[in-house]
Amino acid sequence: MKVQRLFLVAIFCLSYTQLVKGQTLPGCPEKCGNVTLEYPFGFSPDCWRAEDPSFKLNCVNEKLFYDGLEVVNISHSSQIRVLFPASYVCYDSKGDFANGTYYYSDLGNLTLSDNNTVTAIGCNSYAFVSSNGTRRNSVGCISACDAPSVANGECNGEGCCQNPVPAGNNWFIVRSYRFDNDTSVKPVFGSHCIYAFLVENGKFKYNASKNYSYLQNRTAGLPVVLDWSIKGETCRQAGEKKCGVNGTCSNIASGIGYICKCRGGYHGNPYLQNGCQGTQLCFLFITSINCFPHTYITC
Ligand SMILES: *[C@@H]1O[C@H](CO)[C@@H](O)[C@H](O)[C@H]1NC(C)=O
Ligand SMILES: *[C@@H]1O[C@H](CO)[C@@H](O)[C@H](O)[C@H]1NC(C)=O
Ligand SMILES: *[C@@H]1O[C@H](CO)[C@@H](O)[C@H](O)[C@H]1NC(C)=O
Ligand SMILES: *[C@@H]1O[C@H](CO)[C@@H](O)[C@H](O)[C@H]1NC(C)=O
Ligand SMILES: *[C@@H]1O[C@H](CO)[C@@H](O)[C@H](O)[C@H]1NC(C)=O
Ligand SMILES: *[C@@H]1O[C@H](CO)[C@@H](O)[C@H](O)[C@H]1NC(C)=O
Ligand SMILES: *[C@@H]1O[C@H](CO)[C@@H](O)[C@H](O)[C@H]1NC(C)=O
Ligand SMILES: *[C@@H]1O[C@H](CO)[C@@H](O)[C@H](O)[C@H]1NC(C)=O
Ligand SMILES: *[C@@H]1O[C@H](CO)[C@@H](O)[C@H](O)[C@H]1NC(C)=O
Ligand SMILES: *[C@@H]1O[C@H](CO)[C@@H](O)[C@H](O)[C@H]1NC(C)=O
Ligand SMILES: CC(=O)N[C@H]1CO[C@H](CO)[C@@H](O)[C@@H]1O
Repeated sequence: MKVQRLFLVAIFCLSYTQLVKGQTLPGCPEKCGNVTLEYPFGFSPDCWRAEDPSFKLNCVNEKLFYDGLEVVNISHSSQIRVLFPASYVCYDSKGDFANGTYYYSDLGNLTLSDNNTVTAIGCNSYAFVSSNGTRRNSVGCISACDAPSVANGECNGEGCCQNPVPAGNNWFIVRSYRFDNDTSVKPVFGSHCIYAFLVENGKFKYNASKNYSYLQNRTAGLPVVLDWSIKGETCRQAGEKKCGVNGTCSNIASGIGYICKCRGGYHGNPYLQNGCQGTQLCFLFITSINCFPHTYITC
């Protein structure tokens, strides 16, 4: 009987990411409430990057704060998501100023990312984000209408308007306004109020029938994405101590600073010495199979 011997050679590559543990320095808390900490951020002593107080957070009643802003997410790809309150102005039934507030923010070494919009709700009103920090610019939008069309759920200038906000600002003010001496600000959403706020792209769904008076509550924040980086040094200046093993360094586009990323195939926190984990495991199987003619094994 003729026996054919065939070798099957197979290489199985398993790309796996082990459950990446320890995104913080050893011995440091990994969570505050539901938010997972990532070094260089931290809230316990010696747990944040000592050179830059921007990375010092506060954990109060299971909520994480950056300089008074609630932090809901930290990503090691150099972004952080915080909650900002809305600015608003309310008028009485005669159209005179009743109350209102606006906010400004000094983000220190953090800056607005390009994932946010400035949004206004209300009729015959406009909103501005004005910056005089690392960048100087003003961005706004106008909403002109007699009353918001209830059928209209789009934020397109009729009761609601939205525009992208450029990245890179660290000091800015957000305000809502009505057209000069226009006492015709219509009762909108149950009150004579106009609102202005920053919000992450896609995170605010306008609904003309909704009551937006909850935005007057300063604890009712809207998500905003900020960029962070290691400031004050370039990759070259930082030298050895920059990114962890299997991490790569790149300089930021504006200003002096750098960010770290894990090399392809690695995952985790590139700012920790051994933060980039995971690898490709390849198994080489060599099997010999005896093939007999007329058997059910087809080779
Ligand atoms: C954590 O998440 C759970 C489930 O979403 C929620 O019920 C709880 O209130 C959250 N805790 C905090 C402190 O935000
Ligand atoms: C934080 O981001 C991660 C990944 O994008 C997501 O799974 C998680 O739900 C987010 N947490 C909060 C509180 O937004
Ligand atoms: C502001 O004034 C409006 C209109 O008079 C009123 O409905 C609203 O409750 C006031 N808000 C606050 C926080 O006082
Ligand atoms: C920004 O970062 C630099 C370099 O790390 C640090 O010296 C400075 O204090 C930081 N500024 C603020 C406002 O946190
Ligand atoms: C912000 O936008 C960039 C580019 O579109 C994207 O890679 C990044 O994931 C976005 N960040 C968030 C928090 O959505
Ligand atoms: C921006 O302007 C405000 C108010 O005019 C001022 O308090 C703040 O220091 C300015 N910021 C910068 C970075 O110039
Ligand atoms: C707004 O009203 C005030 C007081 O009635 C008046 O003095 C002013 O000229 C008006 N401004 C405009 C732009 O109409
Ligand atoms: C909107 O909500 C506020 C606060 O809950 C309430 O005082 C007001 O009457 C509501 N307006 C309408 C039209 O329901
Ligand atoms: C808009 O808001 C109203 C009142 O809160 C609600 O009844 C309606 O279902 C909402 N529509 C959408 C599309 O969310
Ligand atoms: C503001 O919101 C907080 C939490 O969401 C709530 O406990 C508080 O009662 C609200 N305040 C007002 C005036 O609605
Ligand atoms: C792809 C890559 O650079 N892998 C490196 C990760 O770090 C270890 C330890 O330094 C190296 O042996 C690998 O070559």
